[in-house]
Amino acid sequence: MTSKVEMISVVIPTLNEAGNILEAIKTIHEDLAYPKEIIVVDGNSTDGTKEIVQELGYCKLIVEPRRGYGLALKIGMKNAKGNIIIMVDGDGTYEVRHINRMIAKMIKDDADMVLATRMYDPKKAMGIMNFVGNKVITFFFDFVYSQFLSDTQSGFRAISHEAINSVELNEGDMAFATEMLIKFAKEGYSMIEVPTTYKARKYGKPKLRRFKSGIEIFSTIFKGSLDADTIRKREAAWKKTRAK
Ligand SMILES: Nc1nc2c(ncn2[C@@H]2O[C@H](COP(=O)(O)OP(=O)(O)OP(=O)(O)O)[C@@H](O)[C@H]2O)c(=O)[nH]1
Ligand SMILES: [Mg+2]
Repeated sequence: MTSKVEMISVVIPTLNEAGNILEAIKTIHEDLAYPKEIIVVDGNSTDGTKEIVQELGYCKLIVEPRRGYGLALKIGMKNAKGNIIIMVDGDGTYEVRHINRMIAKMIKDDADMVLATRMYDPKKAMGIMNFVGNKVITFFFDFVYSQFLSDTQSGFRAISHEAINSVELNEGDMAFATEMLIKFAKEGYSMIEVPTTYKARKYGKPKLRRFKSGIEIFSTIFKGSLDADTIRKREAAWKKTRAK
């Protein structure tokens, strides 16, 4: 439950995002209408990303040379002081101006997590392979954990700090984002979505290795579904739907 904003901690993982990071941070700094801190967790980039962040002077920069998207986010969240955490990529693909609408929705609905969904974006900037992979993963996730999300692979989320502190997250790379949803679903935390727009990456390369991440994400979903409690809840949800 998140009924008020005390402070927002924006956590941004970066790995060689020199051409993208400045615009993202500046927009958040100027546009986010709440008390905030911006934490960049950089994977020891070699293209000047760290220097750009440092020069700005108002961001907290953490350098974590060990690889992993999940690891970077976990470290950033550990250092966050706000009662709400925003996680967002530093690659300029997400519309960071929409943080305001995510927070407003979070407070209005007293939610534990708000995901920015890219599935209603008329521009359809997501690549076809990512789109299909995301749809299949989301279908399985929703089915197994009785949820109604449309974009489980969105890396743009507002999260209750208290809620995320109460779950144990072990995935170090891209499956981290799915593991978080699984643990929230199991705890009965509320997860809702707001629509956002999405842009194709302008600078640098994607760090996502599709095949490796796909396997990791699916095994995370299946691993998480094997405990008796999840099976029982799924059966109950099924029965309820059939009875309608
Ligand atoms: N610190 C750190 N950041 C990382 C690492 N891997 C990825 N990132 C960052 O995490 C964010 C997500 O990675 P992306 O490469 O954009 O993955 P993606 O969103 O699936 O791919 P795109 O479609 O190109 O956006 C980006 O801001 C990356 O710079 C890592 O090992 N360490
Ligand atoms: Mg990205």
